Amino acid sequence: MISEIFELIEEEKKRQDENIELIASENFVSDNVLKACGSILTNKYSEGYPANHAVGNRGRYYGGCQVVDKIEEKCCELWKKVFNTDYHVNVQPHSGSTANFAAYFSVLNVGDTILSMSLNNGAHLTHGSPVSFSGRLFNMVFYEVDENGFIDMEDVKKKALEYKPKLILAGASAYSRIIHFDKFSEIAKSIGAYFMVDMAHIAGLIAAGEHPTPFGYADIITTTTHKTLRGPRGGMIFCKPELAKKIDSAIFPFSQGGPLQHIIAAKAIAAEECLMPTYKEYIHQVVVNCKAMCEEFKKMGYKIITDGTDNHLFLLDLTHKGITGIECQDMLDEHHITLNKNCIPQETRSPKVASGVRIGTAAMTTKGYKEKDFIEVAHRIDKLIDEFMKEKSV
Ligand code: DSN
Repeated sequence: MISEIFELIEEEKKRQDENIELIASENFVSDNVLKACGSILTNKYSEGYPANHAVGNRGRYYGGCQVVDKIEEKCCELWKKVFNTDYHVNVQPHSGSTANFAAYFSVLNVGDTILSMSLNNGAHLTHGSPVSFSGRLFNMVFYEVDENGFIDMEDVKKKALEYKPKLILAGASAYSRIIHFDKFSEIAKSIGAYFMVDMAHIAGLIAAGEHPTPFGYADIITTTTHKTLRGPRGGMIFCKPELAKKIDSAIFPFSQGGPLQHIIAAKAIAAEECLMPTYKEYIHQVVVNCKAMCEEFKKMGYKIITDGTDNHLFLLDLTHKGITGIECQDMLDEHHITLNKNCIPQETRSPKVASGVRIGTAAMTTKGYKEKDFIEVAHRIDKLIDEFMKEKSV
């Protein structure tokens, strides 16, 4: 049985090596990050926080934590450096979803109102979808995007005044434009709401200065560590120092048990990599590549939500092509191009079918792709869609 699993890991390695990976939320980690993920740190229990951890909540519930204390403290210190911030950071969330769960419960109670973006307009499931804990436990209200797919800040303001949410959330999984954290913050302040940012997708761009920062504006900032930050699969929460104790308690003991110290070590290594000058160059190339590929699709007559991109992803609206999101995803999978179907604003199909696909450039840029490579892939996708449609019509 064990050998079978290793065979399957090899099979997946081959897939990752050979496929063109365009899933906007994926990336390829360094050997050092992998080494830490697979280290003996997985053997250690360390519920609680390092002895010197921020304000309050200090101390572990197990002995033998001297070394992991140092690792977790170092990890926190490095991530604060990456974002050049004096915010408090908690590096224990196992994922972006658990980070969001804890972030909400640090300042909200069941039934409180959250103003957020809806799934169809590009948000994440944990931003209030009825099939997620967020939609079931909180009173969710949603702001809209305008007819071109841009976040409608007038609508954010209007809904904030109308519904008086206790928390306003900005951040997305499939939004290709700059998010104006300063404007969100102003609106939140005007009604006395907490302002939370889920920067999971664009965290790397923020770290490298390719997207405006939420630090200084948001009360709470959540992220994953495995997307543009190119770290291990996991999450983190940053917050203004006055919320440190609430955030820490919302992770442990409220929503999680033992932290994953092997992953925390890998997060620390990813932070060191983000602090290298080559990381800034990498992120810049991700953005340049994304624009180049997006423009090529436009030249070929494709409709792009918001007509372009400012970050590492864009959304192709396939409605006029006749192919659905799921058909496109499955067909490209057969040709070793990996991406995901995605709802588009004013979606008419179910999320399982969807009318668009999301394309991201972070992973293949890690593999060394430049503009010309992404342009070539755009043409390959176009050709495959045409062939698929011809076959479908006979
Ligand atoms: N599921 C991730 C994505 O693909 O965007 C978000 O966590």
